[in-house]
Amino acid sequence: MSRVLYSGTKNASTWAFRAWLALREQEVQFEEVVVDIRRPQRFQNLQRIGELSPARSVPVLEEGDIIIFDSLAIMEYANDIGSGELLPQDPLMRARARAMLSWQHSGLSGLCPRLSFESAFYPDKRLMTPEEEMDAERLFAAWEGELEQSGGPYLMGALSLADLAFVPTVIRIFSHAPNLQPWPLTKQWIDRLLARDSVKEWMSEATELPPVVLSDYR
Ligand SMILES: N[C@@H](CCC(=O)N[C@@H](CS)C(=O)NCC(=O)O)C(=O)O
Repeated sequence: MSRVLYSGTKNASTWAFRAWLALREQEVQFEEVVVDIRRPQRFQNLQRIGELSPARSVPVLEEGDIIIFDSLAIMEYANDIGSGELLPQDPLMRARARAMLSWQHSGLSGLCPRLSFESAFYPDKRLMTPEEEMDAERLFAAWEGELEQSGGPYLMGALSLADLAFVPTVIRIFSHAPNLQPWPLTKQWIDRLLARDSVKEWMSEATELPPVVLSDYR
C-alpha cells in the first residue's frame, strides 16, 4: 500500500511538522510531498489538497485510498501503527497527555500567531514583548510542572505525542532567547527535544530555505 504525506514548507508549516515528527519517531515509511501554500502557487496547491481532503489544509496522509487529514489524527495514527508507545498506557497519564495535546491543538496561547514559526529562521530577531514574555512564562511553568510531576525526561516521563506537539512552539520561543534560568527542567527538556534526530532532520532542511518574511514581525 502506498503512503504519502502531503506536508508543508519546512520553515513555515508547524502542523505538518508535528505529523511528520510522529511518523519519523515511529519509523513509519512514507513518501513526502511538500505542498507550498504561499502565493503565487497557493490557490492551485490548495485546490489540489482540497481534492483530497475536506479540510483543504496540510498535512494530509494518503494511506492507499484512505485519506487522513489533520495533524492530530495523523500523529495518533502514527502511534497506532508504530510502537504505540507515544501515548502512556496508564489511563490517567494518557488523559493528561491528551489534555496537553488538546491544549496545543486548540490554540495554546496568543503567542503562536504573534511569534510565528517563520520568525525562528530570521537572522535578526526582535526582542519578545512583555506580553509575549508573560505568555512564554505561562508555558514554561506548565512544562516545568509536568516535568516535575513525571520526573522526566519528557513531559509524561517517556517521550510522547505531547512532547512532539510542542516542538514548533519550543522552537519559535527558544530562538528568541527567553530567560530559562527559572525553569531548569524545561531548559533540559528543550535541549533534549532539539537534539532528537527527527527534529534535527526537519530543522536542517528548514534552515537551508530562504526565510519566509512576514511583514507583521515587528
Ligand atoms: N487543524 C489542522 C490545521 C492545519 C493547517 O492550518 N495547515 C495550514 C498550513 S500549516 C494550511 O494548510 N492552511 C491552509 C490555508 O492557508 O488555507 C491540522 O492540525 O492539520
